[in-house]
Amino acid sequence: MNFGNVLVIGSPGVGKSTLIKAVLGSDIRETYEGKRHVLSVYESLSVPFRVIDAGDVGGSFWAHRAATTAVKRWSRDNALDGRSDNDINVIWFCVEGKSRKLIRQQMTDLARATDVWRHVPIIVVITKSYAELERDVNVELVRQACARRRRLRESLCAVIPVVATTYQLSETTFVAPEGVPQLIAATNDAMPEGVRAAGEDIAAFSLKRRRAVARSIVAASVAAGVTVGAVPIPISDALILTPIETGEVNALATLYGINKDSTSKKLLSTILEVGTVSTAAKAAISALKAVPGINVAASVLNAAIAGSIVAAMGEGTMRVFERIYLGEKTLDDTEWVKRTLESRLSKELIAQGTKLLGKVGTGSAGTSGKEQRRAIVGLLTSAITSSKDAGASSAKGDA
Ligand SMILES: Nc1nc2c(ncn2[C@@H]2O[C@H](COP(=O)(O)OP(=O)(O)O)[C@@H](O)[C@H]2O)c(=O)[nH]1
Ligand SMILES: [Mg+2]
Repeated sequence: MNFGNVLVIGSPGVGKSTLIKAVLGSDIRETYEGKRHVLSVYESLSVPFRVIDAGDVGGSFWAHRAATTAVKRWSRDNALDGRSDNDINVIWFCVEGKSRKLIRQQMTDLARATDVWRHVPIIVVITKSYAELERDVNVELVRQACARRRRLRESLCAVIPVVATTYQLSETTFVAPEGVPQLIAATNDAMPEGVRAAGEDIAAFSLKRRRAVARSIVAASVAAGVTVGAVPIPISDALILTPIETGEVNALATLYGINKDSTSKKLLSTILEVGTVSTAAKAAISALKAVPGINVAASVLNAAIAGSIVAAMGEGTMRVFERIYLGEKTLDDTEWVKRTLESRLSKELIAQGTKLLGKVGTGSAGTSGKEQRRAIVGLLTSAITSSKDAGASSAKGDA
């Protein structure tokens, strides 16, 4: 199969490498040595396009020239090797969302930098779009900047704000990744027909990427839960975790395209009820508190319990949303959602939590509370990343 080629450009530090990793999901990579410039060419089996990080295009004049020449040389060498997929088909223009006043300048630089690929479609990626409220304004700024230049006006296909990896605002708050699935879809749409992937292939790929992003959302939430849980007030119920679970569930909902209409709202509140005030949540907490033979400080015990609940809620919600996303279940299947989550919060959670407490208990001699909390997050997070893929196979039996 022929691959399309995406050229990524943007000033150093805007987040190109981070973005590419988030899109391709792995580190499969080769480098191409130009005469004066090294290109990084990324491929992954599961995405139908290759991504080329040209480094300094848009930097100083000479660096820019060397990079452009290297990209052209790469195309030519591929052609000489008999490969037909050697053209640049789409350009990702990366501009940084954090510094709004710089957006205009970045657009000017990039327009100049891409002059040699005059008719290639462009997708502007607004990297580091951490501030949700600024996203629309930034998109508008980029569109205005493009409207003023013919070259950009004619080639612009999409403007996509992206948070490539979780951005931590404090120990307990973070901005979840956003925009990567949209970028993949827009890129595929912009590809010429010969290299464009079929809709279902792109959907399967997006599902994989969504899973990876979902896990990172759950991991960040678990870390927040462990921090909150360690605060020395006794947790009698899971209410203390409400803000974290709300953030977790909302971020997952956005990721799986579950909107904010009334049916979805009802679904989300059902989920949160299970995680906070349900008998299942309360029973899980008492069971874990009563695990015999655990020798850890109360704050560590609470932290582990809080982390376990946030992890279980995240995993359960992932399973639920994925099946809705796949069309196997519908948004108004609240009874099924409730049962799925409650079962996740009961036996499975207690078994996992008991195991976790055992590990924390044995490894805790002489370590500080902070180290213990970090160990808890590590154990819970690795359980999430190694857990088999959520979805139909693991969710069977609760339908
Ligand atoms: N948390 C977070 N950090 C980011 C994101 N994008 C870029 N960064 C950070 O910004 C810095 C520069 O990113 P990098 O990908 O190396 O930029 P490049 O020079 O354009 O390849 C690194 O420290 C990244 O971790 C993002 O979406 N989220
Ligand atoms: Mg880089």
